[in-house]
Amino acid sequence: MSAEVDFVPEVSSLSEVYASSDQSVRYTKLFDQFADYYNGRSPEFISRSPGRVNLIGEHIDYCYFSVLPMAIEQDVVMLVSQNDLGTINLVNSDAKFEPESFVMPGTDNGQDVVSIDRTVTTWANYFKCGLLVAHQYLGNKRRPVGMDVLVDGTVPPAAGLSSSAAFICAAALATLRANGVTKVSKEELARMAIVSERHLGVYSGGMDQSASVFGKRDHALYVQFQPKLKCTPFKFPDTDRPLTFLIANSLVTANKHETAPVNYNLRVVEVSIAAEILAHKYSVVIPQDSGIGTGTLRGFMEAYYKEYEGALLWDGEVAEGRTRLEKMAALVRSVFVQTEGYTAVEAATELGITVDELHERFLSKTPVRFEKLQLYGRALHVYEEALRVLRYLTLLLDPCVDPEGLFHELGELMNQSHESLRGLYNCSCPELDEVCAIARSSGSYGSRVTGAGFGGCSVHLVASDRVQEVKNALIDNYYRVRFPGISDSALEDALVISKPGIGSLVYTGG
Ligand code: NG1
Ligand code: MG
Repeated sequence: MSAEVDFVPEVSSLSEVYASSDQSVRYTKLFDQFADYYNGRSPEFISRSPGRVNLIGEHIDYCYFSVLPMAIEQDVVMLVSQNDLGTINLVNSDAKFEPESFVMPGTDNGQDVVSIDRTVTTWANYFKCGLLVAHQYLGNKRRPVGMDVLVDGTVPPAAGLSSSAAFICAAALATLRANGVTKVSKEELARMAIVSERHLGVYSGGMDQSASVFGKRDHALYVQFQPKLKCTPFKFPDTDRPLTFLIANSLVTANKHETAPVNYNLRVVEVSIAAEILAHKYSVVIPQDSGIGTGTLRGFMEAYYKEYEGALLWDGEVAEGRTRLEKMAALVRSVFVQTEGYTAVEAATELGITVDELHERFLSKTPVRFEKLQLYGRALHVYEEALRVLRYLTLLLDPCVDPEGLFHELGELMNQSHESLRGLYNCSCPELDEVCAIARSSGSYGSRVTGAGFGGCSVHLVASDRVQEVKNALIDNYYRVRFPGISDSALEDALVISKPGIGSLVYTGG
């Protein structure tokens, strides 16, 4: 392999993993728990992968537009030791997740080793996702070794900080390592993890897994998915008033797997149908390559520019991207009606196909429920949000001299993103809107829902000298009002400042 390949690191000291918190107490406890569960043994290694917060670029990764997340220090760790029994034993430090154990039914015949039953809600399914893709990566050649695993997670679940991707990346990495793979490139690990959640029926893009794997201390990541997966780390500008990102959990849980048919997956379906209607109107053919096997809004943009401007694929150059995305937003405004949305019959008519064909092409892979498809709002959000990402990046890479002006402009883009997610994408909720409004009026430059939304977390751009003020305002006007009697420790968990942290790694220290 070429020397430039960036491999998932192996480290032997905790200080290389966590910059801003001492985690020795956590790890000592985990080693003790591991010994308690597994007959006094010690783990052979630990795999860990972090959560992420997305700064801007929401609900566009599955359309292959670039996003700007950063890995956080909260993570999922898996203490692992091989066993000779061929069983996967899983225990979780959080007793609410009951121990799970399964024998891998596969033989050495090249077939998948585990099957995932989506109808059963169990945390073991997430492990199976990682196991399955790692096994495929190993060529399905032989049955993976048995593993005794203790899992501990500090990423709040169902909160938009990507606990699921952190879990799956850690599980895939653990399986690879236990089966003798000591060198895996970051790109390969991210790629295998990206498709893995599809086994659970969520047609996600690749932002979370990429951020989790490629995370870099003190850096945010510019993640591009096309022409190929590429993560470019960059630092925030040094200013006298350091910038921080405050993450505030609305404490409304958003279980993506349960609500996917009306929330997440429906959005994926809507933007795919919108892309195909645009392609139909402008008589271009777009590659069938989204998670659900149809065209994407990025695919339409490329096909349109090729057909009408004789242009090559967009290579990520920012000024060119801005021109193209502005054009796309204008096309959306002219093609789609802005009011009530489209029934299945109306959407099929726009595409020149029958309703049966619409079902077959767009609605058979994943169950979704809708009365009207919101094609205008969804497609407009995607192109405008992709544009905001490029504007954000431009500001960060070429900041104006006046930091106050820079903060305001970055914040304004985040506020616009929230407004678009609320009004056009309908994935905010009253609680998240309230959290953002309170934060803005107490010192945040920009506040927005982060992650899939429908509850979960929000992210706020705050100068470090105003953080306490914003936190106090949220505690007094949101948390204590909505959740009277909330404990101090729950408040501490709900409001976090997390520095950008390092991505997936194997820890070999004892
Ligand atoms: P969350 O729900 O925050 O993990 C999801 C998707 C992302 C992306 C965001 C919205 C998964 C694993 N992740 O993130 O790919 O589409 O929503 O920007 O489903
Ligand atoms: Mg998730």
